[in-house]
Amino acid sequence: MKNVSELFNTKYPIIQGGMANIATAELASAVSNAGGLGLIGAGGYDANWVRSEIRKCKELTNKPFGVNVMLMSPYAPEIAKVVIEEGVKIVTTGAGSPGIYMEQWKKAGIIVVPVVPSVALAIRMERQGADAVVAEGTESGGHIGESTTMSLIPQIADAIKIPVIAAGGIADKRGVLAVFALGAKGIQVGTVLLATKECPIHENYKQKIIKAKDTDTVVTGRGSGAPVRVLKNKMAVEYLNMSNQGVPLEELEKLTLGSLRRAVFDGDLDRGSFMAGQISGLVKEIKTIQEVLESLFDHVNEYKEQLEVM
Ligand code: TUI
Repeated sequence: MKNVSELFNTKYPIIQGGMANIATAELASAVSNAGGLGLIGAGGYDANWVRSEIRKCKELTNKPFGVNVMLMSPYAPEIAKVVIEEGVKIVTTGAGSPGIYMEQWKKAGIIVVPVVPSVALAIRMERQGADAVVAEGTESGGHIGESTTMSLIPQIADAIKIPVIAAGGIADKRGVLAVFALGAKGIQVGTVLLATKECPIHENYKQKIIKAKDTDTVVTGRGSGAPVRVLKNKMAVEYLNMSNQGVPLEELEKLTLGSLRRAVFDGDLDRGSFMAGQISGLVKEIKTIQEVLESLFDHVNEYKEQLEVM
């Protein structure tokens, strides 16, 4: 079996998370140029936006990069075609099952890596032809499943033969070693990349990550079927209070409409949705992407034999 660096043809066995509204061609190319696998996050954008970002990314890097398709988006079917038309080599998916797209992507020679929150979905994805899975623990920022990284990784690693890439709660080399010990062959990170010089988000977002403590994230939308982990602020607390009081979902959704954009573009500390993982508390300074990748894998090679790291 190919290891994850060989599968992606990258220096490090690491994928950047497909962060909606954040993972532009600018971020993806910076991650790829530093030796990881950068991703353009399609999020809720339309197919034309994705096409244009793919073209930009090809200008900005000659290294491999991919596209993350957010399956709850109404534009997902069109985006599924665009990645083929534009010759994208690697696709990851989130927030759903990519089953209906698998055949066309595999026929086009695309490496498909679904993000999964459970053993059942990991097994289904392997059967349908996935090349690897990202197993994402509930520590992650954004839309999450229920299981923790600690319990999810070994269970998925035992259930499938394709490589498992771990996500959720990893921000330094201790996290990398831990998930490799649990059976992962690669990692995906999001939160630690938010606090980088190159990340194209409002400075307030970066500072909020740097200042966060271990207990500063909360999960909103548990009742809506799409739970989302964010850094605590006025809006998140209001949402949880209203939700506890039985305020209907439509009212709650009005509160959060457009809130991710308010965080990313406006740095609106009170009313933005600052999606971030529980590991925010470990992220203490703004680094370059290259420094982050180097620090994650610094000396990890010394454990190569035990962990078959790279
Ligand atoms: O997708 C993510 N993280 C995301 S997507 C996103 S945009 C958004 N914003 C607000 C509400 C909803 C989406 C922000 N962060 N991570 C991967 C992930 N996939 N986490 C959980 C899942 C998942 C959940 C259920 C994947 C499949 C699934 O069930 C599929 C099935 O049909 O069994």
